[in-house]
Amino acid sequence: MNQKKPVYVLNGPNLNLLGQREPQTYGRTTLAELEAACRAAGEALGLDVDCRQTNHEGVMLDWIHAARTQAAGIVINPGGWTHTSVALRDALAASELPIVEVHISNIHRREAFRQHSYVSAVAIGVICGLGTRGYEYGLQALQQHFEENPS
Ligand code: CA2
Repeated sequence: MNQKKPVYVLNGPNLNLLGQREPQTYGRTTLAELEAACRAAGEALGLDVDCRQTNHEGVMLDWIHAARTQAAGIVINPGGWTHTSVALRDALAASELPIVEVHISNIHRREAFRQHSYVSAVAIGVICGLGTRGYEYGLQALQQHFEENPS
């Protein structure tokens, strides 16, 4: 059963600063609070949630490679790598997992360079601009995806 594997909630560079800087853009919720909310949401949805954050792209790529066999799906906020990393997109595509891309801010209301994502084309959906709640919506979307696509 697909759902017995955890869903990875992955956060990319600088998201360890959540709640400490730029609250007008990213809110006041810390990464620890966000991860606790994801675990609680996962429990309510019947999903096991494994939360990780890194500032190192190679570490993120290794986690995604492992996810192919060890996870049921991925909710990812790729941070700045969203707009720069073909390698990240390639790793996500190679995972062959359902992926939900999340952004806390509405990247389409911001600078032009944030308005292209290398990740979106390999995601089942994208949530942006809804604050840290977006991660919980991402988990809901994955749970619905598992229901509709039993393995
Ligand atoms: O809105 C998002 O979630 C972003 O993925 C956040 C990235 C940004 O590069 C994307 O364009 C949109 C930046 C993450 C940096 O996070 C910080 C959090 C608090 C304080 C400073 C940075």
